[in-house]
Amino acid sequence: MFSGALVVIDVQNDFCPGGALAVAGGDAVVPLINALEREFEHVILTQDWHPPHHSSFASTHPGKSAFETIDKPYGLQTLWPDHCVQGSAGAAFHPNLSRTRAELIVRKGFRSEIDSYSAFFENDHVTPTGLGGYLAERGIRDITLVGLATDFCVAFSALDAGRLGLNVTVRLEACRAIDLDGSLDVMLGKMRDADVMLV
Ligand code: VGL
Ligand code: ZN
Repeated sequence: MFSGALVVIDVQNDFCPGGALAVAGGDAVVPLINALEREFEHVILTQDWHPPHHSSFASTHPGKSAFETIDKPYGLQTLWPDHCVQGSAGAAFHPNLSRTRAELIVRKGFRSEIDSYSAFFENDHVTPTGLGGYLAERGIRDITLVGLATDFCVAFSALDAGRLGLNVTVRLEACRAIDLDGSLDVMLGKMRDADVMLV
């Protein structure tokens, strides 16, 4: 048994094959994650949870297409197909993902004007989700990240967790990437530079 927390990032239908923002092989991580959940004292799940017409959706910006970027007050924002709309089937967890031992489900991206890749801070890097406080209050210092997508929500979460002083491991075999214009290599490099343990 590992004494830390397994943090399962966004294993939702829209990020799995057939979903609105499908990650290649996204569903393949489910059995691996279910097995890992049994090995951790604490299990936490995150759920991307956008209102309709969220500012990260290309469809909200006339003339813009998915995977283009726009300038937001907090920096560049990639535009995505509509995905993980609150209450939709696409926003639901993959049906086979084990939720039994989850102590906490963190929803993120629910403010219209700001996206939130990280499980700890929204994309302005200052608005907290509450997860950092939860872990601190419970005395949890070690986290292992798995899920979707390696180069966006997993990597942003890992980098923020490192900044908060947590010991961070990413289990890459239980992650899958979007890999937009080389984003996977870029984010793997950033995680290595930040002393995230990649295994
Ligand atoms: C994600 C893009 C948009 C993710 C979420 O879970 O990696 N990526 N929303
Ligand atoms: Zn999203």
